[in-house]
Amino acid sequence: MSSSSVALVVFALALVFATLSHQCHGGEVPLQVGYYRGKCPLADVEAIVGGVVKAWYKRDPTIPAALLRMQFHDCFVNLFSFNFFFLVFKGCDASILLDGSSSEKTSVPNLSVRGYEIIDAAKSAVETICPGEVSCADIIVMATRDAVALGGGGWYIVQTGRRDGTVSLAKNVDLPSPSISVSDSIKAFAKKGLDATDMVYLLGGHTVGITHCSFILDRLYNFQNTGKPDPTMDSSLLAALRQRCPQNASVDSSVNLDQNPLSSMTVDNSYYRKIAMNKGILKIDQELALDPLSNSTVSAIANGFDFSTKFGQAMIKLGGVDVLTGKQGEIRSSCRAINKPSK
Ligand code: HEM
Ligand SMILES: *[C@@H]1O[C@H](CO)[C@@H](O)[C@H](O)[C@H]1NC(C)=O
Ligand SMILES: *[C@@H]1O[C@H](CO)[C@@H](O)[C@H](O)[C@H]1NC(C)=O
Ligand SMILES: CC(=O)N[C@H]1CO[C@H](CO)[C@@H](O)[C@@H]1O
Repeated sequence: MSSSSVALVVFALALVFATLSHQCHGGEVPLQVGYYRGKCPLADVEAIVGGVVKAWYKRDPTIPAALLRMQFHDCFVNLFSFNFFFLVFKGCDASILLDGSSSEKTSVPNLSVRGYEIIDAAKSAVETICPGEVSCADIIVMATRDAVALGGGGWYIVQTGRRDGTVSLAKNVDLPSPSISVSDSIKAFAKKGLDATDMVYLLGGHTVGITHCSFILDRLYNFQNTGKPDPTMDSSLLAALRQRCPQNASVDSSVNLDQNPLSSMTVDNSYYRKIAMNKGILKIDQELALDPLSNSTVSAIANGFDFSTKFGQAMIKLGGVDVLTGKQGEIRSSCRAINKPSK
């Protein structure tokens, strides 16, 4: 056989393995509510994590934004990466937390992911009482839930039992660009088993937090190389953002993703009301309110009362994306490093 046909056979075999491992993946050992009950007889793991998040939130009310973005990034890495002959499926596995030159942390889209210190603090709090039992992947999901509730969103019941991944490579990061179209975004979410409605609710994460000007300069000055701003942007918002984000500034300032100053740090439906008024910040935010694929969901959420519940349900679904369970992965002793080098 020629070397190219050998490569082809190897690739085909890898795909077969991938399909097989995907089929049983997570299937044998599902996540469950209250996985840690009884695992740490003297400790209420969820309450310990909740206490740590609450203490940090008192000092820093931007923590819901930091953790929401962290959970999204952790769960949304590439569906699979090529690891020798086997494809390793990855999702909510805490690989975003790993230190190291080529880990996900250093890849471009993650430059501004924050919140690692809170996860470290929660991990050391649970390790003291219940060593070696609680995964970093579960801590991200529990801590994000607590932060969302503290930030004014609803409390939702999370599933646990995740294990931590043992591979982290910068090339695994496959995040959508802020200029992605609604239809491409729907496809990207569908690859993770999340439907269009889930996507619209999850983008509600942009009801808190900030973007850097660099992600929106094109909309303000040279939209799609027209030399003009994005015509869909509200004109008073455009004027304000041009003040905030000058064209050739030497600093990359920040802009609130939710343009309601009274709720820019509150997890509520205000993001949807603002994008419905053409006050979306990222291009994808504005497109969500305009595209016929998502506009009816957006106006229903903007005018509805059940955002918190539905957002929680979507976060639970996000937390189930390609998890490691049972004997897969490991329980890291430090969230920043895998326990032993992977083969
Ligand atoms: C198509 C999907 C998405 C795109 C293209 C996108 C893009 C972005 C971009 C460009 C930023 C600004 C980053 C910066 O300037 O540092 C951002 C921030 C943020 N994103 Fe998203 N995002 C998406 C989905 C999500 C989802 C599903 C969530 C959570 C459920 C989320 C939560 C956040 C939060 C909370 C921030 C603010 C972070 C902070 O203040 O530190 N995003 N996003
Ligand atoms: C900003 O830089 C561009 C070229 O990068 C230049 O054409 C433009 O005149 C500058 N604008 C201002 C306001 O300095
Ligand atoms: C959504 O967009 C379509 C096409 O532009 C429009 O006909 C429809 O009225 C919009 N729906 C809502 C709820 O805004
Ligand atoms: C290059 C760069 O800015 N990397 C940052 C990525 O995120 C981590 C965690 O916040 C920072 O410590 C790095 O400086």
